[in-house]
Amino acid sequence: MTISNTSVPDSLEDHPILANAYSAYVSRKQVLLESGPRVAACGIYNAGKSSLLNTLAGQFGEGAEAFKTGAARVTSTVSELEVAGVTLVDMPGVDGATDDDETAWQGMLGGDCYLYVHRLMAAEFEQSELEFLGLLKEQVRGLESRLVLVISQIDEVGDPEEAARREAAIRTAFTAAVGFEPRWTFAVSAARYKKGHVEGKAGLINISGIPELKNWVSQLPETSANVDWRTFRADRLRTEKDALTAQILAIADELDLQIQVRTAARQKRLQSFEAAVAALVQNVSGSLKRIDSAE
Ligand SMILES: Nc1nc2c(ncn2[C@@H]2O[C@H](COP(=O)(O)OP(=O)(O)O)[C@@H](O)[C@H]2O)c(=O)[nH]1
Ligand SMILES: [Mg+2]
Repeated sequence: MTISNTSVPDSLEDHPILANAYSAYVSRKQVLLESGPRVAACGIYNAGKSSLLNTLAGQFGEGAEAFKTGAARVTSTVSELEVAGVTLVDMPGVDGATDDDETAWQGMLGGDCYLYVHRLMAAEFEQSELEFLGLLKEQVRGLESRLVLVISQIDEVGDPEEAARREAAIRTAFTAAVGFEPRWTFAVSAARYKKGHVEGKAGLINISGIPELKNWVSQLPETSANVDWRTFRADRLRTEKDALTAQILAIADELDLQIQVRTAARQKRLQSFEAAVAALVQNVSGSLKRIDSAE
């Protein structure tokens, strides 16, 4: 079966379920080939994911937030927003209810790049974070070339030496969890960035660390030289193609079974018809014999 065009092959026209699955795959393929990168923010509840994404989206004003901040732990929606060719994806916390984790996980696997957000104040990684990072490492191919460590809410630690110590500890724990040193680390404060904008203080914006991260994100659609996310799109496409193939095979098996059942039923009907014909023949020939003998 060729999947180079959008029309459903003739052979599938009589099978609406297959035809739908095929069309869905073809449109997914187009989306994956043509759409810009998806950047997913992940981390535990209250790490500052939504606030961070708002600064990246440039929508952080009172009542104008692109992503809901300070959201209740139970929020399990995955929201996304496209900004200058990059789709920003906000994840529920990785430490929420099991359902949250499932949602977060599905969203994770659909990401091209990941911002792992961890608060500077939280020196230790929680067990749920370690488990999540372990799974990420296991499930996402080429993670090294598309995972960013974002140390957030740096305004909470005033002493620079203390901040540096904490940053180093976070990097060490993160490295141990994923098995490699993060290729990119940004230390940011969404609060400073926001305050800088509201009060017109360029100095605050500059020390917020957000402009550097914004810059990193904004160059993603341009080239794959720095961050190789395009290569892994092919992987995702293959996974989806495998799922379609499995679906088609399952449907084919089902059709096969139906044919067998119908054939068996028809054979049964045929047998009783044959028996009826045989009885009729016997009957008629019996009658003929009687007529013959009577003559
Ligand atoms: N001090 C400080 N607080 C922040 C910063 N970013 C977020 N917060 C606060 O931390 C809480 C959680 O933020 P949120 O973005 O909703 O975190 P999420 O649960 O990871 O999406 C909210 O009360 C935010 O106002 C920051 O840079 N500095
Ligand atoms: Mg949030």
